[in-house]
Amino acid sequence: MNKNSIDVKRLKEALTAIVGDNNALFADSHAERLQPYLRESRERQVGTAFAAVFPRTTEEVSQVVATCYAHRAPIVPQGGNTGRCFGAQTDDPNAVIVNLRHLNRIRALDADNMTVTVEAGAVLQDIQAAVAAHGYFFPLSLGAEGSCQIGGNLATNAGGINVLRYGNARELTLGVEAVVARGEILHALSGLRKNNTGYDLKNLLIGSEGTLGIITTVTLKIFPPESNNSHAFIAINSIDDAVTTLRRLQARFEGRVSTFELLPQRAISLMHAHSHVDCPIDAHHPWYVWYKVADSHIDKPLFNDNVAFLHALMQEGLVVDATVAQNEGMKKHFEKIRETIVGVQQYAGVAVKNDISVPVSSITCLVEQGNAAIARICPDVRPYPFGHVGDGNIHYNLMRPAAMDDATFLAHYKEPLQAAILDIVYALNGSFSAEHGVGSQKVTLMQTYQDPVALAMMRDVKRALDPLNLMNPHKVIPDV
Ligand code: 2HG
Ligand code: ZN
Repeated sequence: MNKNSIDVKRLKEALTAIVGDNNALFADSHAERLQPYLRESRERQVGTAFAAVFPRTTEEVSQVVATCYAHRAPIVPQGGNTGRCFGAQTDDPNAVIVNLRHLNRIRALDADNMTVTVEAGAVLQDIQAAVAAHGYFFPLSLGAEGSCQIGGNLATNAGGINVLRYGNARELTLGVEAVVARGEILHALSGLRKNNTGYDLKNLLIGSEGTLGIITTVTLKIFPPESNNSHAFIAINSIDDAVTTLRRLQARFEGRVSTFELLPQRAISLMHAHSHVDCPIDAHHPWYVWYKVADSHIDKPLFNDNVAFLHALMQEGLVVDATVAQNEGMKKHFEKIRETIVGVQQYAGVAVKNDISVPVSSITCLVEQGNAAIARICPDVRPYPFGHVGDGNIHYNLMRPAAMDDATFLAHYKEPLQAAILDIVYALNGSFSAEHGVGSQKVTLMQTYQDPVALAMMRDVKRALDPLNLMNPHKVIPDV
């Protein structure tokens, strides 16, 4: 059956019968209301789809998928729509967007097992709050947490600011329930920490970006709260000094370092120019780091140890300026700086974005070689490397030269700049997508940089589990 053979009337009737009139938007009858579900949050371009449906239960998701399978209609799962690689958008006029926002219940918190079970459409911040209300901590944390949903977090194996101590979404997940290509429900909602019974299908679904199934419910690990914590905002002279500081911090605080984020001078000056957020120390240093050390035991405050630690590093000259948060307001301020430097990037014009990772030991080399290579290609390009240095994950964004227009920069420099950075990343055994996923935006990079045997195995898996290529087609795996 080809695209033109979709029976519009029957598919509309079938989908409406499953989710109800109020939970289905069709391109021909609700064009305006459908729009928000067709666009990625930061982009103005609008995609196309046959419909967006909003199922309320796993059973409804299952029926929607079975119906789409019967009608050969492609399925695009969608969470909070905060992804950065166009994984939840489509240009296919026959596609059905399955938006999970009504599946948002926190189903159960098991204090003895240290787990929480939540539906895929639950907003990350709501999960954090619900877990905190029971006296526990759920550590997944990222800029979009007020609107991103846990199903999308798992589908993209989201990272964020606490990966250093707690791992990515994958490490935080014990079980998933999912609807797979023909509409069957995979019951793998286990809360087990040990379960060696064959292939780990949960981990196949995590990071698959909806190409193998739709995650509907998840069981996550929870932790004791970080009641004893200390945040610092420090200035350093080089990335190498940041890496040395990290190593010293890890040695001193043994596994209690949960956040270690790098900020370049350019970020601080853009923040000053375009926001009301201030730098808490002298704003003219080449690099800054916001870090957090944390523990659940409150007998010995980490604040004092952190002050002593930084005092020693300043005497050595490794850290050139520093402030340690003395209250919750200061901690919020440091967090706000990190959040603000993401948003203000837009004021410098368009950028070539690189969400890359290398071993922590290669970060200095990456940025040194990277800056030299990009300057040869586009002399006034403005590098804006920031982010999760503790995980080896740098957002190595390259802003257009101040005097160049966006269109010229993208047309002439995007590809050569990206290739120059990624060739260095791969020479250093890194990855072209550390935490944002692949979506449709980076699918061609899979062909260039993914190991050919790995890519062939991924294609085999995709073909076996989704033989009609209906689950989020044209995402992640090229040429299925
Ligand atoms: C972050 O770490 C996000 O804040 C955004 O991953 C990265 O703007 C970016 O490139
Ligand atoms: Zn990030």
